[in-house]
This record gives sequence, structure tokens and C-alpha cells, in this order.
Amino acid sequence: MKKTTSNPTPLWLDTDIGDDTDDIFALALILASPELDLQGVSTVFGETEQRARLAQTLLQLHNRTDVPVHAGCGHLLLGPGRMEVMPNGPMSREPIAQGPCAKPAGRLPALPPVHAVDALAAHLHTHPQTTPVAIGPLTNLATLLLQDPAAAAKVSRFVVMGGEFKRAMWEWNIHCDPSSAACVIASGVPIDFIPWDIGMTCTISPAQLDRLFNSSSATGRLLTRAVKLWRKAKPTLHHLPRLFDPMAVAVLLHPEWFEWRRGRVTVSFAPATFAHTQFTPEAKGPHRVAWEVKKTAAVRKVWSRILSL
Ligand SMILES: [Ca+2]
Repeated sequence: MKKTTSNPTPLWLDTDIGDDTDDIFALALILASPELDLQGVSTVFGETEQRARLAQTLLQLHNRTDVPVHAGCGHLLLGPGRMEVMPNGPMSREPIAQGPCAKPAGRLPALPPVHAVDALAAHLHTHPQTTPVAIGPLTNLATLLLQDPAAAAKVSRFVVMGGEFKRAMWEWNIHCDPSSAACVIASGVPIDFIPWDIGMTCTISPAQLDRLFNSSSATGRLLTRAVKLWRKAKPTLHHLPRLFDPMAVAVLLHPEWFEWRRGRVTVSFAPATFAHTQFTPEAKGPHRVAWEVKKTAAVRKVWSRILSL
């Protein structure tokens, strides 16, 4: 059921839901936040139809089948795929970790035949106040900018989970499609960035995770299953979820949780620093980077919201 405050903030979620757990947590946070008004969901990267069904599954649990979910770009903007751009050689892609959490297509609304980029463009022409929040590789937003720049020019900003600015390293969402990232970042559209460092800082504690595992709600059980599938798929990585993507949603809820730095972000294509992002301070630059976060309060409040479902 849709619960909103009197003047909720409209947003559109562009997501690679289904791999890491933070996308499904981000969608849950939106559904648990009456201050937000979810206008649509688009999926990106690889298995976009399967990702769309996972988003639909969570939306259906909350009687939010009014939210349109559109499958978007599965392939990169340039080149046949990620294996081409890995600087250290090919890396095989696994099927999405949380695919089994999604209901079968027959038990969900039919996916609209409109491509996600067309749907987002049409929406922005009539609802320019909507903020696109991108929590996956930036292929859909780059395609939007190339295909319908007038639609993209209407938005006041994008919010992007992506990049890293304190360490010399590439970040997943940028690295998966650096050409798209460069296209979006150089577009002139103002962007608020939640970098890798913020997500790493905002890690769920074992006690907080136990609260989820002990939840008896339908959403709690779905999210528990998502976490367990993710752990099974990535046994050697990390076992405690990190709130990369929910912190991008939190930018719309509590921008004061973050210490912002204004400037200009660029993407490197040099071999030694391929897909790294760099930040240059600039008083009137188009970008804001979340440099620090009030970690304890942010994690506690975001997690409580998610567990309220
Ligand atoms: Ca993501």
C-alpha cells in the first residue's frame, strides 16, 4: 500500500538488482519511506528481465504494482561485454545471485513492452521534478543522454552510487561500463555521488543482520533469502551486507548525513588507472561527492526502516 507524506520526493530507481544485496535493500528502503514517491524502476546490466521480476516481486509484496518496472540495457554501450574491458584479463559473469527470489513471470504483471530508456525519457518529459537514482552500471542513463538529451536536460540532478575518490582503485558500477559512466559524468547534468568508500563504511553488524534473519514478515523472509543466496554466490568476499545503494536513496531522505565536496569527476581510460574516477575540487563544479557519512546514525536508521516492512 502506498504511504506517503504530504509532499513526497519523486524518484526513479535505475538498478542492477539481483547481484549484491544492496539493491534490494535500496528498493525496500524506498518502499518503507513515506517521504519518497517511487515513479518507476528500470533495470540494467546483463539479465535485465530477470532483475525486473525481482523488483516486481518486492513491489507486489507491498501492493505497489502501480509502479512501472521496465527492463533496460543488458549490453554495454560500447563493445560486446565486460570481458573486453577487464584490464587484468577476462572475468566470467555468474547468473544473478538472487534470481531464485523472484516469482515466476506468470505470477507477476506482464513487463511493459516499452524499453526502460524510452519509459524513463517519456516520464521525465512530463515529470521533470523526478530524480533518477542510479545504483547500477550507467548504461541506461548514458543511452538516455544519447537518445533523448532533451529529457535528460530536464532533470535537476542524478544521484549515482559509483566511483571511488580516496583510493586508487576502480569501483564496480563504473568499471562494468566505463564508456557509459564517462558519458553520464561529462553530460553537464548535476550529479550527487555516493562513492564506494561510503558503502564500505556503512556495513551491517552481525547483530543487525540477525534482526533481519529473525524477522517473520514476508519482506523480512524475502530479504533474508536474498542475503543467503548472495552469501552462497560470493562465499569468499564478505559476509555482512554493505549499504552502498541504500545510501544513494538516503541522499534524498537525509542529505545532512553526508559531508559533501563540490567539484568535477572524471573517468580515466589510461591503462594503469582504467575506470578509476578522479575528483577535482571546483567551487561551481557540476558534481557533489559524499566524502564522509554519519555512519552510526545512518546505518541504524536505514536498517530500522528496512526492517519495518
Ligand atoms: Ca547495485
